[in-house]
Amino acid sequence: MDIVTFGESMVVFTPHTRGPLRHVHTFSKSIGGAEMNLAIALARLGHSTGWFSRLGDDEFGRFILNSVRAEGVDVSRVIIDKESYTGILFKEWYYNFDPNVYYYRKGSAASKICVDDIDENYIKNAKILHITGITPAISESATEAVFKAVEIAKRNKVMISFDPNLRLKLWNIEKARKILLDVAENADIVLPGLNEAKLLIGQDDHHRIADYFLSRGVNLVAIKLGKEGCYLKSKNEEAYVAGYKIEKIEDTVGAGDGFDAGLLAGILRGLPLKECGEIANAIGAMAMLVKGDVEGYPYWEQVMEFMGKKDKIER
Ligand code: KDG
Repeated sequence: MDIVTFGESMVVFTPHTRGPLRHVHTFSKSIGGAEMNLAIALARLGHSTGWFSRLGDDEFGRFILNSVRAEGVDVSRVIIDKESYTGILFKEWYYNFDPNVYYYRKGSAASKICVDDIDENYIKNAKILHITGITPAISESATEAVFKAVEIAKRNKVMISFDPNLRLKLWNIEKARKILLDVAENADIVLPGLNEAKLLIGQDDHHRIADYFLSRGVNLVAIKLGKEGCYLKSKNEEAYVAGYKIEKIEDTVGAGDGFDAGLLAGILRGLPLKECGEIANAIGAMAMLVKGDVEGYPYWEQVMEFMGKKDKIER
């Protein structure tokens, strides 16, 4: 397996109209969850990926499982939890540029993820273990599972990539800071957004942010700079990569996971650092062109066309 990841996926309800949810009458149903998003994005790019979680023994759990399996992601380690339900997320298009999100996930099946769900063999046979900061935020048992997975990966020399994905609706900044920085310091690749890095380490200068993590043993820091693109720094190299201009953003949710997937795909293919950043920016941008977390993620050929690296046959 190229990448293994785990964490909560939810059924996502997206309104068909703008405004407060009490006035919305119709929604589309889709799937979302940062780690699953990344696994799907990488599968579309041609990589072997495995994702696991706990899902409720309910129609939404079946919907998620079938959808992820259909993308070619290995779901053999997913657990159907008969005692709990699948979490729900509502988006709301109102006064913000980004959608508002409302979670119905406390006590969900995924929040019961625990150390017993972490299969050493599954992790040790992967090239990369990807962790996000959402998983330790959902429960104490999920936090313990994250640290167990990190310990297995380190012991078996599996590369660890980590996106802090700070979600202050799930926990407070003090607790988040303590745990997320601990995970980050054990990671090989750290993929923060500029704003979340500011909240976590009190720095808003991307050079300082990169140096903070590099001086703590991280090998590559990829900082998302929004529409400006990204800044990448490793021990020997650095690169600024300009972002793509998009005419109309449909949905920002899932763009960061798409960025991570692009960067990791570049690394798995052994591409130069700057090119990894270009692919990451392109997939982050493509994700925002379409409503839904995963709907906009491209196949490899599509991202090459978007980047102008491959001709598109139009007629
Ligand atoms: O990164 C996108 C995620 O935020 C979205 O898929 C929902 O996993 C999610 C969460 O917990 O916010």
